[in-house]
Amino acid sequence: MPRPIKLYGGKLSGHSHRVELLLGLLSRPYELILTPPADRRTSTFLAMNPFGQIPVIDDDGVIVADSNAILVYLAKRYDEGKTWLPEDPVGAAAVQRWLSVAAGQLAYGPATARLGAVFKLPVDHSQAAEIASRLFGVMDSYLAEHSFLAAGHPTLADLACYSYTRAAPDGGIALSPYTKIVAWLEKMESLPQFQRMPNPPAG
Ligand SMILES: N[C@@H](CCC(=O)N[C@@H](CS)C(=O)NCC(=O)O)C(=O)O
Repeated sequence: MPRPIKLYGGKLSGHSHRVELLLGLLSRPYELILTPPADRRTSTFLAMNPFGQIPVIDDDGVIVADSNAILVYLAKRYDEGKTWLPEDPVGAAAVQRWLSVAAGQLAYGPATARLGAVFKLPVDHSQAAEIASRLFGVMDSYLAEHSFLAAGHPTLADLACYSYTRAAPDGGIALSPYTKIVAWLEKMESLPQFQRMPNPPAG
């Protein structure tokens, strides 16, 4: 029996959720260690991630920080079918393109709007909404022509983009105008062993 991977994360963090998604889809046992903001400032945590951010994993002594880096590590290490991260140059680049979107427009748009609405952080909501609108317009047109973001099947690109797209309404960004995005989210949710991110508590 492999030792459970330790995942330092949070239940309402989309960055953490994308890692939980892949761990579930790969059937890897893991232990979620809830790491609230104060615990991210301790010397022990900062030794694992000097940026003081979740998620971080500890896989039997192998420490990996940053959600997208963790996705790449887990796929390279545990995805025997090599479907989540294709190895051919074009396939790998297609995935990387959307990992960049997940760390870029998705983080600065929908995820930032949610930070303001749910966690009451001081953010520029109108700027975040504008970034989200541009991003979702592009994604919706793209998904009108493609089943998934980077290949004909789900890859790390879809996992990295799923959580904060699904949670966009928490930040006041409606998904109803984007019918192709909604269809894609539902396809992801029908994957076996898919687990949803919990809704934030009301208020
Ligand atoms: N690029 C990082 C971003 C992670 C991130 O923003 N984590 C948030 C929680 S969702 C955090 O720990 N923020 C605390 C901070 O920035 O001080 C990743 O993909 O893992």
